[in-house]
Amino acid sequence: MKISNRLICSFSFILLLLFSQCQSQPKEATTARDSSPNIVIIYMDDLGYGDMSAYGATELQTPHMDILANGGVRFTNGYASSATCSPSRYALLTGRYPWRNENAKILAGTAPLLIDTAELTIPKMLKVQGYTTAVIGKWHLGLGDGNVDWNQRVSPGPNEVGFDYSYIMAATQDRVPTVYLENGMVQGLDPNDPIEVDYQKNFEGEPTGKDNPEMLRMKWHHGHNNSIVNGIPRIGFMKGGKNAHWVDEDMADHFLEKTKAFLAENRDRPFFLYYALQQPHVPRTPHPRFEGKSGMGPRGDVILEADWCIGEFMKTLEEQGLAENTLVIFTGDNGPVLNDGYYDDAVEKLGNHTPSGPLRGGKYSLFEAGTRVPFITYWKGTIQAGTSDALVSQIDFLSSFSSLVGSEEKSQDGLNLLQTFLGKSQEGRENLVLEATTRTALRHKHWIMIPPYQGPAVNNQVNIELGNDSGFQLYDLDKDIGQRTNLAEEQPEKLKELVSIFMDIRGEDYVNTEGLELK
Ligand code: NG6
Ligand code: CA
Repeated sequence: MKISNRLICSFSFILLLLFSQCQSQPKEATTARDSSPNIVIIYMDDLGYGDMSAYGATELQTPHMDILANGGVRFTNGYASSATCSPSRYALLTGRYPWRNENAKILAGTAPLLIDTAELTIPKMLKVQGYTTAVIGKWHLGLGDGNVDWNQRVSPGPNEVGFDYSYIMAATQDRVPTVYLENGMVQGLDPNDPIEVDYQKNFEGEPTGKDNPEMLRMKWHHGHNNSIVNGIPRIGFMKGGKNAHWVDEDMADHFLEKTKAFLAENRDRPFFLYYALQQPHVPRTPHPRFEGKSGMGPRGDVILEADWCIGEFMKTLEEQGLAENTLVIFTGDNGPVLNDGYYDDAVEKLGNHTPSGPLRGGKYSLFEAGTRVPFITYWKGTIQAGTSDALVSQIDFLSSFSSLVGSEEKSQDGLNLLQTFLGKSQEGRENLVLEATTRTALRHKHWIMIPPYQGPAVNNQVNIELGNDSGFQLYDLDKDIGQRTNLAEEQPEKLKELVSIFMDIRGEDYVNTEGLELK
């Protein structure tokens, strides 16, 4: 009796203690802050499916990217929409296939804004839900209306399609203008040295890569022979703005610092950050800290540099106490390329490394390596580590994030794959249209159908197979991930099925770019 009395007594005491603890819990435990996790997209530029050790690279170690891959969901069938940059970025932010927008091609540095300011975007959708939104890094989605004065605020741009804050390079590292813009203003610009940019003709008296090879510290192989900035010949002509020129070797550190400042400033409110790194796109200019570190030349070195940046970024998330409340996506805009226009030893020093992994093709290609990219979702304490073979695309982010934050918005072509991204479901898409420089193909389950295209089989400048053939191509990726055996003739029924699905998605009156009707 005595014992049980004591038991009841201590039991009630524990209950009371628990109750009082519950009472004293701060209300924040269930506030909007918790239902609005931060979302970060870390976006690489030209990183191949085989360029990370977590995706099978043995000649190159990417420990910080691997932490995300091994601690989150590592997707093996994750796709960028396209095999080049601007279309993929367009699709990422809008959830819309880029072939619906005829201007979604690789853009010049003077191209107008590709996203209509009335279009739905991830940052716009999140802003309505109370998020602070930012893009830091490579933009390459056009700026202004086609007639930009770089000495005034440049608009419309990222700030007009949903980003509260933008700190960007306008196009690519190999394109002018070679300056940073913060919320539309060129940084460090001296009003007495205005900037002028032109993609058609040079400014009188200005040296070019073509005419002044003696001024170059990096030689051009194809293209890239216009204005010279920091001894590197670029695409496009530019004059003035000397104080504002970026330092190529500092670019990675510079963008990283901006992301750190953004995290520090926004740690107390829900945010969306699109962190778009410039590596390993050309020109590859590792900071001296990383020079020679990969033994693979600058391409390998800048991958190590990017890996370090991601480590620092994740460390900052942790230090700011944000790691448990942040969904981090890691992926890239298109597949790998070695020689993309400069002599930089990417080919010569490659050794046994295979940037495409087991896949065929690369950047610009309709074969798998063009669009299938490293694709990881990571969320400390929420996502369980694992691998997923589900078919997923970056066009699915908008609708999936929408579901995560309780918005009703859906994009035109994206699916809500939130449970798959969170590692709770293995369900993916059935169909996905892949794009490479305006040509399109269909992935249906584990099948790929590429319609006939008359273009060259190989782009000899970059030495990449493009996926063109005068007949239909059909591959079974389950059995033939390297796309070596064309089953189009052997499996006419399957081919027909895929062509019909493809036509349904692309529209009945679709005729491919070679004028071939597919019906
Ligand atoms: C190509 C460039 C290439 C790269 C690419 C864009 C030439 C000959 N080649 O036109 O170097 O800049 O555009 O790459 O100029 S992307 O990753 O931004 O799509
Ligand atoms: Ca790219």
